[in-house]
Amino acid sequence: MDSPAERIRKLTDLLIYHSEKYYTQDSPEISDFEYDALSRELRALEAEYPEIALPQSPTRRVGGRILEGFTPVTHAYPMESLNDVFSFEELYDFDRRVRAAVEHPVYVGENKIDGLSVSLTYENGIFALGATRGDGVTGEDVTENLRTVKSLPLKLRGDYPAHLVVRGEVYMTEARFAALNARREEAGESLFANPRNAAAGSLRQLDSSVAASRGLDIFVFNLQNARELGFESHSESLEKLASWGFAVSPDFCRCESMDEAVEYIAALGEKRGTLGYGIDGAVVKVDSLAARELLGSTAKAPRWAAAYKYPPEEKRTKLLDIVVQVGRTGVLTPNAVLAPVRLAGTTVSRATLHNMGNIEAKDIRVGDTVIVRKAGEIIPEVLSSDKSARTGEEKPWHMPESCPVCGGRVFPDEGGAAYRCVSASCPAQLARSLTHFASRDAMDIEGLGPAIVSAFLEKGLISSPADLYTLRAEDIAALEGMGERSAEKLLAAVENSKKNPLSRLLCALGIRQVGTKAAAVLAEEFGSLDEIAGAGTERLSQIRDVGPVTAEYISEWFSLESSKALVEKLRENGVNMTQEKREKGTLFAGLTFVLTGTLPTLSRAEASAIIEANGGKVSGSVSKKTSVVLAGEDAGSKLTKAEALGIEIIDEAEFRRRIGE
Ligand code: 0OX
Repeated sequence: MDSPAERIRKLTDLLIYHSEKYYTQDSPEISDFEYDALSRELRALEAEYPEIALPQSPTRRVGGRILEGFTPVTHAYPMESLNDVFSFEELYDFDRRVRAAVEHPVYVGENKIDGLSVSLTYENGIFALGATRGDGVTGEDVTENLRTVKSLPLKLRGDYPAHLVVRGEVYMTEARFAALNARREEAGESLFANPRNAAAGSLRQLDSSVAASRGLDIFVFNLQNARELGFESHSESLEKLASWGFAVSPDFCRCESMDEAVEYIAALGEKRGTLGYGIDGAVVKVDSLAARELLGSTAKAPRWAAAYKYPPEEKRTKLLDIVVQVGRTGVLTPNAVLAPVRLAGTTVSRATLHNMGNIEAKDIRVGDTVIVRKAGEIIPEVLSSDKSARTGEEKPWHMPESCPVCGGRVFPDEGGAAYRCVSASCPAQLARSLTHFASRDAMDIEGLGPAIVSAFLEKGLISSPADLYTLRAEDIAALEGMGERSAEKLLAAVENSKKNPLSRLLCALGIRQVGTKAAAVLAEEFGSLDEIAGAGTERLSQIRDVGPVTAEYISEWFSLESSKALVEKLRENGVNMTQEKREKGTLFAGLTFVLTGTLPTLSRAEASAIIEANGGKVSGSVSKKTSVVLAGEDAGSKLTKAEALGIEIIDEAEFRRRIGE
């Protein structure tokens, strides 16, 4: 029988082997079931003998350590960036510059993975440190989160060197990204704009179990200490990296000339969008490490590499119709209905036209041949229309006068480019506003996502957020996909939300520009919803993080009959509308401030609010009673008078110091 230490080592090695087969080589040798059984056995042993658990254990991939912040890491090898080029011509210019210093350069063509650059350090084959690129000189220690990346080897195999620094790109596959956003939408959470943002957000989680749940991946593309390790070429080092167990940037290609590199880039361009992961270009690098040394680097980037950026793919197709989508805030967005067309890997049949102003300015008509492209990778947009392809049958389009969802009147918004349905009972807005009401940042009612909200609306069970509090278990249980248990769970979450602090309710009401931050400040300042409702624009606009426009929106919202009715119904249903007020500080108790001139960052209202929140008074003129003058740029007679009276004068920096910033 193995000793626990031996068994732990064996299991760790076995799991590392199979995990690499599965995640890096895509050729599993055992079933998920068998893998889980081994993993469970190892976890149990590690729990019993934590002192002999190995640092490379794959059980550590699940995360769980919560950090207070990320520690800065100075990179042993600077993480340079790449010079971008946007045409093949520029690539040939690059080639000429290289050939001026190097005879017959061989290049390596690579995918330019669209993710986040990280550096990985391995000591004696064990993953020891992972850091973000940061500014290239100093990054942040994200070892714990990187440990959760399944395609990152925790222990190397073969004849690896004792000390190894590798550079790679952390990314999220398109499938993972789609599933993550679908989950977030269902939970009423904000969506990530693209896989890159999702990967970045996941890598910077302080709780590594969150990072683990996101299923990040990594490709490596550079051995940072290749020269010290005796390598002569980049391609040779990439092959070695693969043999040590790394997922090396796929499809890298040795090219004997720039012509060959250009061919590689063109072929990759054709495939882009079908790879399952995003690329934001291709990289061409000089293969010989000696030649790289000769070429050197500029302050920003090596002279031996260039990043070719593909132009966004554009396609021509027919604009069949324009339909209007009504958003949660009532904005009407015109969307193009297109003859389906393949674009950057997906079939596109809808695209945004942004707003009426855009349609008019570009003279886009129904029936036009239009040019579409994917903006920011995900959402396709109509760029323009081909006027020369017109037959005379094309029809100019106008924004409907009534809301396509509720039939209410549509008004042009400020500026006139956007149109808005202002009916508070518009179902399009209702579904979205109910989802927002229940979302995590607002009332945080777990389980109440868009699908359930739609089902409630369809069955006529609710017509306002207040109705959530009178739902009956049997009505919920009768919905498709719901049972008694889930109904009870949901009702418990709804019940629980009644006790939420005012800040959550305020955010949940969906008042324009009142998000979590403004809601928190307002709730702390006023202490009750009624106080806020009665405060008036002037008083509201003096609050930090509010300002005159938001103050106007708040006053307007509370003045509407529909809002008053909603607040009353919520109150009747037992929803808490108060919160402890922030205690006034005593820092400035007994002091009278005078403000003069323009402060570098704080507005007069903000500075006054801070003084008052700290127990001080603000006066308009300097007298013997003035304690402190807070002076900014272009201060005039008040400053002169304060000087004459010998009153203390401070600037914003000093003011900030005093309030502890
Ligand atoms: C990528 C990628 C990024 C090496 C020296 C400067 C930049 N995103 O896939 N960077 C590099 O090269 C480094 N190669 C890549 N393939």
